[in-house]
Amino acid sequence: MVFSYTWVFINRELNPKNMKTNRLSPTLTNLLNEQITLEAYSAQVYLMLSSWADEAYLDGVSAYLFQHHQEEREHMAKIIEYIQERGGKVTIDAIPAPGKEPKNLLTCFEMVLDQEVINTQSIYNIVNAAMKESDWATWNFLQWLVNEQREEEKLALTLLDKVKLAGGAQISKEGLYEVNKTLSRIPQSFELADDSDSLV
Ligand code: OFO
Repeated sequence: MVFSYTWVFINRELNPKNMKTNRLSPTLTNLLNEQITLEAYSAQVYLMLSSWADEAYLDGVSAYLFQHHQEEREHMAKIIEYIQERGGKVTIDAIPAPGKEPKNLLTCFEMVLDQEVINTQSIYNIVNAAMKESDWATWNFLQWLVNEQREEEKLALTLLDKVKLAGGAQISKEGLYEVNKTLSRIPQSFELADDSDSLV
């Protein structure tokens, strides 16, 4: 019996011992795993800021930041799913503490912008690594995160501008009231704990 080269090649690939099921390089696996922890860290930062805002009677700001913490966790979950889909190994690491509470609403939104910029830079780093390896699947997957970051930086800058216009660190009570009211009008895409019935 004569075996063609194609037949031998296909059968070699179908042999489970020879199949490469991990389609991610060690470099990209590490970078994506680090990004999982960074997204989880971002979520902790938003949670800390949301709790601070609640203590400062800014319920609208608190709800907005709480919602954003959920988005960061959603990003984390999507990266986990992507690594698994590509046959890579997910590593769940410890999340560092989120740092000190802000002094006022201005520093609160400055912390939001800082965190978003750190996250953007980290994502750009993974995009660069994917491009170097010609891993276009990972490159393509990351474009969704690049767009998310652009939107989130824009939002963070808009919030900062609002507070600066209302007086920055010296914002008046009326200014705080207005910013709080504006943020409380942003629709919640995630259910807040208060609105859910844990017994259902
Ligand atoms: Fe995960 O998007 Fe912001 O940081």
